[in-house]
Amino acid sequence: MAQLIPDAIHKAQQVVMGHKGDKITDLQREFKDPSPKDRLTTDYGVKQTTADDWLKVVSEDRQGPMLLEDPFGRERIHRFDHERIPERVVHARGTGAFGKFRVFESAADVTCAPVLTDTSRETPVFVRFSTVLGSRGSADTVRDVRGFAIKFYTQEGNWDLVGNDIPIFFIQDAIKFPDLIHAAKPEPHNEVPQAQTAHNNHWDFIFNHPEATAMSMWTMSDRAIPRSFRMMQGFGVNTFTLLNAKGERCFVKFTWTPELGVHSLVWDEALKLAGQDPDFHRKDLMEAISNGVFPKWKFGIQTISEADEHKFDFDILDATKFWPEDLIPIRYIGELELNRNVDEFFTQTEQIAFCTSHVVPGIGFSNDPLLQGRNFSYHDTQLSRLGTNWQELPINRPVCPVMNFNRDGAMRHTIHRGTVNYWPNRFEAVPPATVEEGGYAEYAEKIAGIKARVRSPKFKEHYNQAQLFYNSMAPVEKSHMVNALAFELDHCEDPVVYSRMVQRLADIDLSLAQSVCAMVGGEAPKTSSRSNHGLTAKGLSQTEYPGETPTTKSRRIAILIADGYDPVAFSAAYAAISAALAIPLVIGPNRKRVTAADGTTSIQPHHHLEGFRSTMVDALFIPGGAASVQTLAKNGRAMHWIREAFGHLKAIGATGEAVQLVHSAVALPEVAVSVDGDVRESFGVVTLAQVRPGSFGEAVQIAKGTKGFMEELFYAIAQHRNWDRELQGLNVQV
Ligand code: HDD
Repeated sequence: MAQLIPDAIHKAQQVVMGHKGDKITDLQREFKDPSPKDRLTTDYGVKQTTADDWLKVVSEDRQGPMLLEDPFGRERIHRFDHERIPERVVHARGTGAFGKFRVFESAADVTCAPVLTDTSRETPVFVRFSTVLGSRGSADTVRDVRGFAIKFYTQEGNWDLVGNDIPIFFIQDAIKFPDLIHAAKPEPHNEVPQAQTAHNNHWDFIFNHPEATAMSMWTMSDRAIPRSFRMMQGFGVNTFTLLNAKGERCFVKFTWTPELGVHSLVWDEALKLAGQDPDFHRKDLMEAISNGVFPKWKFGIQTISEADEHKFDFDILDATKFWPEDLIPIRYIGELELNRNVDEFFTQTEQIAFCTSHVVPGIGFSNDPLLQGRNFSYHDTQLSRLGTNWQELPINRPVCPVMNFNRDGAMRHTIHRGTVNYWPNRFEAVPPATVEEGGYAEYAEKIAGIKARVRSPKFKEHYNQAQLFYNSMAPVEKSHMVNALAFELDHCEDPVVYSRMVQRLADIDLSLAQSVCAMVGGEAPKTSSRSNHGLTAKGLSQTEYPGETPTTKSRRIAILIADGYDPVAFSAAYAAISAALAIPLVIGPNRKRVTAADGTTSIQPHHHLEGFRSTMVDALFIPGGAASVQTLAKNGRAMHWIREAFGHLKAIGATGEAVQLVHSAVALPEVAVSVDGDVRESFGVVTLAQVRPGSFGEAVQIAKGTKGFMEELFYAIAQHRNWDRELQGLNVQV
């Protein structure tokens, strides 16, 4: 019997529209929570009496053969055998969360996309952060670019903005991507090294691609070892276009800037964390969200009108170039918040699939040759990673109606009713939308040219921005870059590779090349083929992003104690840390209850000194108490905690007898002048010899020189790291 197509459409739409654009409600249709009434079944629904024993032949005294006939046993093994899917060919290691996006200022002057113009709208999003090179089980804190991919579930369809934490890329043309990734991934003969660029092939590739010079400056900077996904900027990297209601087009770049500021680990810490807590970033994101400290980013756009496309000395379609803020200011118009952890990692974080080609009306592409290639690659890779109907997976399906005549293929879920599956048809079912109905309008771009495998001449300059980046770094950032390059090139055994790279560095800055050469060997460059132009630019150094306000929110603060600790200082600090939404972690010599000096108060430590390490926290606090301090002083690991935290430039607070303990662990110069004579601070080490209520403070306000010990300590923590220690060479005790 013929079924009227429009009815079918209506019913299908009702199913998808039922949740009014809320992605979590949409996903809840698939959620399965075990209930007390549930009993174990096979995948085909038949209840089973045991999951522990395969069906077999047994006799009284003997275990007989297993029977292949057991369908339940077979099903369990079959299912297990096929649990793995191919990991992402790049960005395999990552983690994600749900959240929301809204614009607080309409961008209607440049785009007609409601997601960027409607200030009353909240768009659900899923964000996946990742490293690029490591395999799925690799460590979080390796030196690498971080992926920052956002799926906006808009009412006009999914918009995927698949960016990184670095605003530029290694290559200009997508055709080079396989070479780039082959050279950076583990080498082919032995699959070594894992998750790092510190090897011959990567640096050989970089030398052979001068266009990669600028990006390798960024990857050798602290941007490549973020403290947290929550403390990274994000960039769309490619040049996209926006189309407004008047049909005018402009070029655009997208930026995310975190509320908490841009902060990094120090290299030694990152290396240690890779072994001590390989899931450090993953856990950090989950911890913040579960504690209600939702990470937030401001969303900004940089736009260039069609008329101004050729006004710059670089090509604005070249993905190896950023758009300097001094020339093209960032206009912050929106905010992203992540507020919900995933329910299941595989079905959500692993199965989410992004495509740069997925844009909504009002947002379009440019002729950026990297972007155009990406637009092919992402859908293609999802086919081999997930299969044909990957868009139907709950995490990938849009929250708006989906209706078309795409049909069949493996694992098809949607059941289309009706008698026709083509257009045009006699029922006029599923007609294309008009622009007024929200149909995607292509910009009528006039194109004329010669077909050729070339790049435009403006794509050929590769060093100006590499110099701009290096010159804009603060002194500590520059020295970190020298050390990073020295580390990486030290892992290149081939002298051709490291000596050529040292020569290349001279094209950026002669003294940079000489400093690296002094460490790694090779012939020291005496001159460079081009001199450093000496210019700097706004927005490149991390020191420009301390955070919107000084805060200790979500920072982990370890409290080191042993039996006999001072309960007054301990409780006051614990309360202040918790009130500030920071995380107090009590660390004892072991995980037995620790008793205070008053003999009655006691506390159960969260961890012990061997199980947890200073690398996993942002700051230390050690309360006094003679017996506690004596125990810690005799414990080599406790002393290592203090020295290591000091070496990693972290804030350290100590009261009472612990002041002397800290001073015996780290050599500090003359203690700086105190606020009121009691509280002392030197290079981020804050001490209070005599605990009195007036001088302890409550850290209600985070500012320097305000009131008491907690204020000073929190101020030091809010600075993220005490770079002065490094500048003075005090941090050598790591
Ligand atoms: Fe890519 C994944 C970011 C260039 C091909 N890319 C991927 C992811 C991110 C980026 C964040 C992980 C997405 C996720 O979490 O699932 N990629 C970038 C950026 C680039 C870039 C910022 C430069 C502007 N990528 C790029 C090129 C190509 C690809 C030039 C190929 C021509 N990228 C892929 C891919 C991946 C991918 C093979 C692997 C897994 C996936 O897509 O879903 O298609």
